[in-house]
Amino acid sequence: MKIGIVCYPTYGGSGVVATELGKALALKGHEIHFISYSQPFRLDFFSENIFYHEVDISDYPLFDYKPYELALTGKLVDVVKYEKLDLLHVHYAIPHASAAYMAKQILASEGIHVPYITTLHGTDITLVGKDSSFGPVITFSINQSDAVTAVSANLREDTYRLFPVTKEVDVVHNFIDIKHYEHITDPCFRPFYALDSEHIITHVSNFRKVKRVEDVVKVFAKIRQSMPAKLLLVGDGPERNHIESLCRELGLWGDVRFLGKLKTVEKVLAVSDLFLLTSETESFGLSALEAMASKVPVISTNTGGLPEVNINGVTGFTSNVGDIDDMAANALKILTDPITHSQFKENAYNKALEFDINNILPQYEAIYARVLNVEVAVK
Ligand code: GMT
Repeated sequence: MKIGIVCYPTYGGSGVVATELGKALALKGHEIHFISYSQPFRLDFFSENIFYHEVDISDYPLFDYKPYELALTGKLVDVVKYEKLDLLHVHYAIPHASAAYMAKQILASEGIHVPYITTLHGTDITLVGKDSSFGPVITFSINQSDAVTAVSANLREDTYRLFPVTKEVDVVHNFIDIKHYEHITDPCFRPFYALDSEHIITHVSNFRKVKRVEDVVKVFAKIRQSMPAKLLLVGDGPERNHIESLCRELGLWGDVRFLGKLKTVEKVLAVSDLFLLTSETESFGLSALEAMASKVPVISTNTGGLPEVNINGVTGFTSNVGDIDDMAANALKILTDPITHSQFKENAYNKALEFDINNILPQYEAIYARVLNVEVAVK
């Protein structure tokens, strides 16, 4: 199939999922055309089946705001027409689904039929989508999609709860390529961050308020009172300065390392003993799954789709949002007993196997086949 994938290129789960999906589809022989306003950060892979089309949003003195949606629509029309795409798969409802709808109508007026699949990733529904001014557009462009997927059962429920969506929403969970996380350990890497006697605790996010990175630091402070440990913070974003100040205030500066927007998160996870994800809301929690694929147990909140990934008492523990004492106590339950720790590590890995790309990719291919009304050969 010839598939157009639209995504945000930034450091965030939806862009990662879209890019990894495209890369895996290309390996299976599909022709993949990424369409984005800059090169997705995980698109670092050469394949004869991968093409990249940049949406050019030029400055024009009349506009205070650049018309991204129109530029994207124009690009979609162009790429579908000239690359003869079979379908569009747009990640994130705003404004990708509405741009796809408009492109579909323009192409229909020229006798070209292109179906579009919308994948909901969470913040498009739970945060941005809650802004009532977006409601009608989101609802319409979801209902008009030829297929809609959500990355967790919880997000599917939220979509129906928050919007008058009538279209069937399929749940297709996020995924990882388990092979990517195996045999990563670099023995030279761990001593760079911690002594043998110290545990390494890791958090990965885009440092937006919704991630409550402040809680990560507070949970770490409590763990640090009971045992020697280091905190590795991967990613960057609007809360970074505030978090740096908090670490200084709490006297943790020497025990916390800010590693920035690393591309090779798996290398840090490979030397980590525990992963913290304290989000206010999380439709899935791809970073938790990446940790589990690296055999790292997860201490997380119990919000959104997280309990579908991190199983309380099995792969880690889940607590109410903001319950720092509970999260710290759970972390210590795992870290203070090597037998418990190694059991949780195995459990985390085994759960991650369920979300391996080999189990998830055929679900997307089946949806593509359904909208195109064709049979798909599952390899
Ligand atoms: O969480 C973010 O800030 C980024 C956001 C995105 O759109 O990239 O992540 C959302 O999509 C990810 C991939 O499906 C999910 O794993 C995240 O849970 C979800 N974030 C939220 O719901 C807050």
